[in-house]
Amino acid sequence: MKLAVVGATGLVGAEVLRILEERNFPLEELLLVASEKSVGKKIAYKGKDYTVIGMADAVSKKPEVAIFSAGGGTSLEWAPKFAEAGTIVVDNSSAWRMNPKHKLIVPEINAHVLRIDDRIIANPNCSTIQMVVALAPLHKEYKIKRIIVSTYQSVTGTGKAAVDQLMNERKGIENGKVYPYQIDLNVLPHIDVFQDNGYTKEEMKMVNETKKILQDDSIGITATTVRIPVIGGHSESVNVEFEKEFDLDDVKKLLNDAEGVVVEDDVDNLKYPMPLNAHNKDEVFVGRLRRDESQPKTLNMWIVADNLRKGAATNAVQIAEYLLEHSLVY
Ligand code: 11C
Repeated sequence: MKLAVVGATGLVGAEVLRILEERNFPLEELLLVASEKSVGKKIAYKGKDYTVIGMADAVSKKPEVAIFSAGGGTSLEWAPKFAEAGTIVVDNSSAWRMNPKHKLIVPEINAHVLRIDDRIIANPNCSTIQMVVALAPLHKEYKIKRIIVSTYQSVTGTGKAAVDQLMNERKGIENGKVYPYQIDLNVLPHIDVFQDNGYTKEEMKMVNETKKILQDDSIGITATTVRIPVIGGHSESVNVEFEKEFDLDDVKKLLNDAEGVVVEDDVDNLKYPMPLNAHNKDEVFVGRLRRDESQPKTLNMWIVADNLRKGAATNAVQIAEYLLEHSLVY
């Protein structure tokens, strides 16, 4: 594949390159693309230095696929230009996700809906991806009625400047803030901007994207998204009510058999998912599986994944792999 990595200098772009290398992605040509201020920089891939090129230059080289991790504004401006030139864009931003003309894809769940004429494909938000990977097999079996989710999200979701803020605060260095408050030794019930309804954009992404991916607008979803001083991944406490009764052992079996899911649920041996262990892994880890004793047909679960990998880069690379394997690239 002739592939462009757009936003190659960012945290997600760097992760995309690591994943392509790890998975030995079949590359005929690799274009590393970023904004004008990074043009000319060198980035290593498989031991070879590549020079970063600009957006217009990359469009003119007509890559077959471009994985975009460059923010919504860049995507809105440039994804259509790439698509016009014949490139399939796999976009990590929120720009196209809820646009009914574009598909929102988590390969384990709904890659089968992709068609040859899909030119801009949206990658969901990280906190949505890990939740739906774990919930989709249960939805199929028991039909979800309502989800109550609270998240505990890594600073890597905000980007490199947020990691720097946390590390600087840890060292006692005052050097600019990305968050409105200190993040070290703190918890911020605030991710992305507040909306008129009192929820944040991140919370509404979880609501709207989940319904679109599971193709079910009848599911009730309410979310509280929270930033914590952690680096390895996002964690989620999920309370899910089903239409049908379930057996806890069957739930564990369904999750064990689900693609991309690892069950870590052995409290006798203090085994449960943690971001420290999920870091640098591609799977979604699920544990603390237990009945909600206050309500029938309701399950509590704890879901953890590396937000830069399955929550962003891995999911995008998996979409590119799917396009190749199913001859959707021309
Ligand atoms: C966070 N979920 O952790 C965000 C980052 O819509 O792709 C990803 C934002 C997005 O802050």
